[in-house]
Amino acid sequence: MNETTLPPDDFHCGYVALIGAPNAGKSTLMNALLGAKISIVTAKPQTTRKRVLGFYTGDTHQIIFIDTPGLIRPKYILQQSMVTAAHSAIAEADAICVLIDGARALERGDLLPVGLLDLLRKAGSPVFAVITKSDLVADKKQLLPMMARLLEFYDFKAVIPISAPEGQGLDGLIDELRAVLPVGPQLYPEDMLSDAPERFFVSEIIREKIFEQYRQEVPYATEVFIAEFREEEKCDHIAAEIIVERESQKRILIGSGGDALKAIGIAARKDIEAFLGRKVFLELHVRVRDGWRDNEAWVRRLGY
Ligand SMILES: Nc1nc2c(ncn2[C@@H]2O[C@H](COP(=O)(O)OP(=O)(O)OP(=O)(O)O)[C@@H](O)[C@H]2O)c(=O)[nH]1
Ligand SMILES: [Mg+2]
Repeated sequence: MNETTLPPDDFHCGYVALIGAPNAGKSTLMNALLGAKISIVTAKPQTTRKRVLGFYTGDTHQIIFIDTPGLIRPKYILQQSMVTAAHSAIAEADAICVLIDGARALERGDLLPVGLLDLLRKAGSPVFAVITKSDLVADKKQLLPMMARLLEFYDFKAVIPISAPEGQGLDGLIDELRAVLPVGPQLYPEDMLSDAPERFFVSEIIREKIFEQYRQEVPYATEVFIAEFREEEKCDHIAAEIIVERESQKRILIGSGGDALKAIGIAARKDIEAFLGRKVFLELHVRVRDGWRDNEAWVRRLGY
């Protein structure tokens, strides 16, 4: 659409925040809706650390999804910034999807993160409850009491069960969202899926591999910083710094004889090449920045 064209009265465009506990399936849902891997996904909670925009463009609507970090009680400065990212998305969005892991809720009985309802009331925008991972619930009837309970807690516009791998409920969710978004012109070209720079996706892919490969402590103490990104004729040259908090974590990351780091490099390069559609030479360096997660200056320097 060029700038002189007035938007048709029935074109809807707006921001939709995807909110929920860590591991609820926010990034997976955004990727499934867009049909592209924009946001990294792992089995570990607290994978997403920054808000990531994803653009869904239809004939009559453009939905700008905001994938957010999971809602937690922050224990260090990095986590504070993660929670702030989620809270500001709630405050700014035109509509909100609260994601609830249906399988987990049935098992443990916990439905909504503490304090979320107050934030939703304050924001005042339409809110949908999205029950994720319905494919993991064998008897779908079990979801009915959960849906009823959710409606007792909050005046959700609708409660929608979905399954990302099965694609179930996704079209219905898009229709519901379109209906509540304001009328307005398309903000981004239809072939654009996100506004984040390539550097961001590259660092996220490396972080995803670290989350997948290491246990407990290392992923949470790690950040990835792209020190150099040079496009060359045959092959892009990317140098990434993997930042950890302690020497012991550096040793684990590198592994005996460098094997572990080499495996990260191979897995990351494969995905980076697929994402960029170009050949890549990837260089990884591990650096220790003492306690960076709880150091305001470092957390800011790393873009939070
Ligand atoms: N079976 C099934 N698994 C799902 C579904 N959605 C997400 N998952 C899995 O749940 C895990 C967490 O998914 P994510 O999309 O990373 O969750 P998230 O809410 O973005 O998590 P954080 O970024 O850590 O807050 C991954 O292992 C996903 O594959 C679903 O609909 N069905
Ligand atoms: Mg995520």
